[in-house]
Amino acid sequence: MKYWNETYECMKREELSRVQLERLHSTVSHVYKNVPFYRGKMQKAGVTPADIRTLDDLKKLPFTTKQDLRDNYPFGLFAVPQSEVVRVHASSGTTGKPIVVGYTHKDVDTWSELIARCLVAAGADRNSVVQVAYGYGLFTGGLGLHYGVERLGATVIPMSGGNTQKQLMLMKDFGSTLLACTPSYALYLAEEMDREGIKPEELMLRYGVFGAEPWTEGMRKQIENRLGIRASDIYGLSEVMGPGVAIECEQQNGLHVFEDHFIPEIIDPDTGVQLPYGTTGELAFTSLTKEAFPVIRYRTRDLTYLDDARCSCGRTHVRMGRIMGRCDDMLIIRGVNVFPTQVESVLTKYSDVEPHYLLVVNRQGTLDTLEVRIEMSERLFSDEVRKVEEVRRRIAADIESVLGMSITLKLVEPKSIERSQGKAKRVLDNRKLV
Ligand code: DLL
Repeated sequence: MKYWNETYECMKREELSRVQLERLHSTVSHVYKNVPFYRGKMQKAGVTPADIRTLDDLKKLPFTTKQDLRDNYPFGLFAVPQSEVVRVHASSGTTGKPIVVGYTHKDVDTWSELIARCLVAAGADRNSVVQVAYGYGLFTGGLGLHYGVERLGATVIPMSGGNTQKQLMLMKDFGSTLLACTPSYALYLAEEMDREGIKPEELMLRYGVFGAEPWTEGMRKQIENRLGIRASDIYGLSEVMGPGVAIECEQQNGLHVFEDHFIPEIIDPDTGVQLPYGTTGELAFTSLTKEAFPVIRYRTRDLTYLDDARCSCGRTHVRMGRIMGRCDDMLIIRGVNVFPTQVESVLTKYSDVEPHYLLVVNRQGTLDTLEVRIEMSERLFSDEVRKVEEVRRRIAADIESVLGMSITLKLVEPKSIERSQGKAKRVLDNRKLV
């Protein structure tokens, strides 16, 4: 099985643009008519739905931000009466109230279709046994994947997150062929397999769809080798739908954004100006088919670029690069911008350390300092102090040259950094506490 929906996934660009324009027009009319917030913003900007005549006219529409969603908590941006909303989800905010999103029957249907497309792109078919280890509940990961597996006609094992021993037992006993969870949890599962002496050959696992947090090529290699699978990157966010906004194909060279349902843009995070293909900036999305919770130029805070080069997989939808981080995850230390993924890209090159790490930022007087903690491999841990120091110095120098600033590197004991069963926590910024 190569595609789930060849008609749309491989549609000629001209035709795709026609579909997009028609859908954009109806989405803009829908929110103008039914959501006072969007109508007010458009009136203020002096645009009406009639002004959207080409795809380029998208630029005339105001952006929507996370703050706008917060201000309208919980249901203020819903575009249909409550009686048509069949499901709500909420995003896991670290502070305050969550962002609440809603779905009609048709929205859930579209979502299932897009997840089915993702699963097929990642290697699945009707015979697959998919273990969903994303959390079920308000988080979109679990239920989002779940409905897509059923749409595909494969078998879903609704494990949810956590309960690692049972995950492994069922993976073995039920013959799971595809694992869906965060990349950090996939790695933790691999580690536990090692500990229990389970070899990848004893499992039926062949594929994985991993996302919900930034990860690197180095991390992909480790997961692929340790689990003996092909690992695909899946992207999405609650505000726009949930998982399944974009997926990697077998080329593993960027994620196809389902452009018949979403228009992606890259903008300058400071000025909001649209940037050309290939330039890194903030990703924004406009939904084209959503009924309950449409979004217009929603600023994701995620940083990446778009690539419109033809892909040899046959899909015609543009690809987005891996997410390098979020504007708000970016640490500014002594004026230097630092992303956790930069550290990850270095440490995954070394077999003496494990890809478990934490960035700790402290303020000493007026000076900010960055301490990077990385776990040693068991082998290095039992090695001589001299050898450990030599490895430490080498990795520290490598990280310093990638970040362009000095750091303190601490190699810590194996398994001492907290493991996550959902999204990993990579940063401890003590400056905020001062
Ligand atoms: O994380 C939806 C999801 C579930 C995606 C399962 C993939 C798999 P939220 O909790 O709203 O939704 O968080 C969305 O997570 O803005 C990104 O910052 C980050 N994110 C999601 N996928 C990726 C990815 C889900 N593949 C936020 N790579 C987004 C990097 C990702 N970051």
